[in-house]
Amino acid sequence: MTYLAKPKLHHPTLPKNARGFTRRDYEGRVSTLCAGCGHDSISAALIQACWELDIEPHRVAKLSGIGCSSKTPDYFLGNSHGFNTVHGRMPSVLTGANLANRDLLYLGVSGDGDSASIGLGQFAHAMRRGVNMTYIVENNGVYGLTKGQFSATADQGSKSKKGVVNTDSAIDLVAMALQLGASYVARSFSGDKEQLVPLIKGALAHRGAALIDVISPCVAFNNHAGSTKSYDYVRAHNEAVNRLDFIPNRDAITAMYAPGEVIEVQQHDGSVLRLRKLSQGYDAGDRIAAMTHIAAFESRGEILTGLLFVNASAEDLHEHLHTVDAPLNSLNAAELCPGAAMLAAINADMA
Ligand SMILES: Cc1ncc(C[n+]2csc(CCOP(=O)(O)OP(=O)(O)O)c2C)c(N)n1
Ligand code: SF4
Ligand SMILES: [Mg+2]
Repeated sequence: MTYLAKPKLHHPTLPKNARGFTRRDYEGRVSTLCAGCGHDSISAALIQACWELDIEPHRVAKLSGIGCSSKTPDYFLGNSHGFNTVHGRMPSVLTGANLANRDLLYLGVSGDGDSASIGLGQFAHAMRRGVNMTYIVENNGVYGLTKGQFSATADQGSKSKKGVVNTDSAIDLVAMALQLGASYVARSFSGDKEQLVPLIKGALAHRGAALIDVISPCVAFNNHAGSTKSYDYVRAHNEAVNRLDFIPNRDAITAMYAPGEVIEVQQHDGSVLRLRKLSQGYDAGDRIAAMTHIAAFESRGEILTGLLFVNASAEDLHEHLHTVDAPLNSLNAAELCPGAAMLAAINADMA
């Protein structure tokens, strides 16, 4: 029924957030994805997170590449800015937009093909530059849109729908993001909204490069026995290291926990990430330990989920480049161009 437009009227009793918006105000068009596709659950989690954070939709810029996953920004935040780029090129367009206007919240939505295959170079540079963004990879291990070829995140030894075994080693975007210097790195599962919504909220409040790799089963091409990205496999092999409570800076911290069970991390904007430890000895503040832990679980075929690493005091690209506080697109010609005398002085300095 995707030809039907969503009704514009809201029931008057729908709950509203502090900005006076209902959840419906954060929706987009009716999804055209296959019924049961994990990507639709991620869209629902994004809607929930933005509604709960009282984000004004016009303050968000959604950018994506090409793929079923990259189509999803059409299905949420219909009142936000959107840019559907060329396949694998979302990170560079997002970086440019972020440099021009630092005042928006940047949401990059991509697929495993879009980010780990054709867009791997772009992914790497956005992470190492610390672009202030929430980058979500909707990871199903296949190119869903082009009918199910293995992507670069498909595990070695996993089987296609027709029984072909993948002989290539998998690229783990979480491990790469950690190695490249991303400052908020998480993995989740589209079927675990309780875990995913607070992870998205924490990422949106984070200043720096935030990656959430979300295992998101493709029901059409990668949901069979032998796949390591199917609903059944992920449910059976999912090991959460922590549970995240996200507390916006306006909310008082009230709940009581036993000492040692909870770690609180305060972010730049004053919000608090409260990490309830589930895995003994797991330290989300230790980049090297996180990499070792993830690799150890991966070698046993287990999928580690939760907030895997956070550096709440990281600097973002604007701090690296010492840009002015005002968005560059708000500066006039005189402010942007220092003039001929300054150019002559710079040239003389280089002589
Ligand atoms: C330059 C270019 N090469 C190849 C394609 C064909 N193509 C479209 S989507 C896609 C893969 C999408 O896979 P992924 O990013 O994992 O998204 P999914 O559909 O699985 O969500 C490919 C190869 C294209 N559109 N453009
Ligand atoms: S082909 Fe796969 S990824 Fe694409 S919409 Fe269908 S289930 Fe989702
Ligand atoms: Mg894919």
